[in-house]
Amino acid sequence: MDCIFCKIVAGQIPATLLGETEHSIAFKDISPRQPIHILVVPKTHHSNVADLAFEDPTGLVDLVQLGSKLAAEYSTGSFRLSFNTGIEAGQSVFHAHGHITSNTPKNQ
Ligand code: DGP
Repeated sequence: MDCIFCKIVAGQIPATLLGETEHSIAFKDISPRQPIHILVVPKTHHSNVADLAFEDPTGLVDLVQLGSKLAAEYSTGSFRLSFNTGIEAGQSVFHAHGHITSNTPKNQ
């Protein structure tokens, strides 16, 4: 399968990694839309967050926990966690991922 996030998980293409658990990794979005823009990604391939919820609910909880910890670390604590699901909703990478975005970095 030609999946860019599977390749990042496998270390085959570079990314700025910010955190990792047994089930999930987090890295900086390549095109940040806010001062903080982190992607949280399951290590196993699921097409979107809905599939992840049914196929690996433990993995979804882990992903939300990792994203929340990083949001607390990098932002003042106010953040958005969003999952584009489906092409018409703006999903462009079909490996489940959450966007952690915040416009209030911790050091400001
Ligand atoms: P979405 O549109 O919701 O599927 O979000 C996909 C995000 O992934 C988008 O904000 C850009 C980001 N992205 C795409 N390719 C790469 C990549 O190779 N590296 C990194 N770090 N982010 C990527």
